[in-house]
Amino acid sequence: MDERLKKLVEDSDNIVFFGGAGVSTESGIPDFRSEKGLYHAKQTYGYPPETMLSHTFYVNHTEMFFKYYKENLIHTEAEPNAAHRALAKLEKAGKLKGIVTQNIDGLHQKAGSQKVYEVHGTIMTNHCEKCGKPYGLDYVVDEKNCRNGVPKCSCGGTVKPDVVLYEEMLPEDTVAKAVKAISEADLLIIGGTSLNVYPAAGFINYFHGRNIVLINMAETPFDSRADLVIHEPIGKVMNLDGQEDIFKEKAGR
Ligand code: CNA
Repeated sequence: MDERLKKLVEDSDNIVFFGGAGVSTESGIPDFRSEKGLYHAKQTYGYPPETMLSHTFYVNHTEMFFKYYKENLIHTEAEPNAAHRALAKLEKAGKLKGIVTQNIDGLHQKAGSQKVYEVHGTIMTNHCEKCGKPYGLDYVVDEKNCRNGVPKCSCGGTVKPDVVLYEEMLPEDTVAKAVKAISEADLLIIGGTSLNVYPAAGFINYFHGRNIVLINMAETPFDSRADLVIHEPIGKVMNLDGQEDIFKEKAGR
């Protein structure tokens, strides 16, 4: 872990992490705004990602929506990287009180994190729009449960991912918990997010603690407000692999 970050982590026992797609690029999942991100990729469908991932598009072009969604947002083979693992370790050590993520990939939980507030939902759970029956990710990606790529419930309804599409409301309860965690934290680590997507990016304004650390490859509109800004890969900056007991002593206080 970066020494400057480590010092701040040592001095805190109420850390909250606020992150985005950049946290998962080192796991092989493209983000939106990096050079290799989905915005810059050849737009095979003729629409930008924001349009394809909107509620209107989902309703009017359901088949194309699912094709794009499955090709670009579902990465069943992806594994947590060093940043996910470090955050899980900090939670275990009693230092980190929550992860507020805009990601929908479920990699924080896969790394062992428990307090994860997914403000944009998750690909892991899905519901029938007609009868409400819940389904896992496996069901949605299995083409035998789909008609023209659209996952269908046993009742005939369409199975919709529990992902917040553009134009849709954020999950109220999760947002309330996320904002509460941020407002109570004394160290806020922001990472892997361009801070361009609202209202989520605005949640960091609820922070009234001591220090803000910002770890992001590209500059963000928030850089000037952070106490420590690191423009390097987050997996490298946060890496705690092989350092099991690093914060144990303090956690035991
Ligand atoms: P974004 O706008 O694509 O920004 C990502 C930021 O991360 C960029 O500023 C990059 O410079 C930075 N970045 C990329 N890789 C790294 C790295 N290894 N280390 C440090 N920084 C890095 O993504 P945001 O999350 O800010 O935008 C919010 C959208 C993207 C949310 O609605 C997400 O649901 C959506 N999204 C999520 C995923 C996912 O779940 N993994 C993937 C793609 C998009």
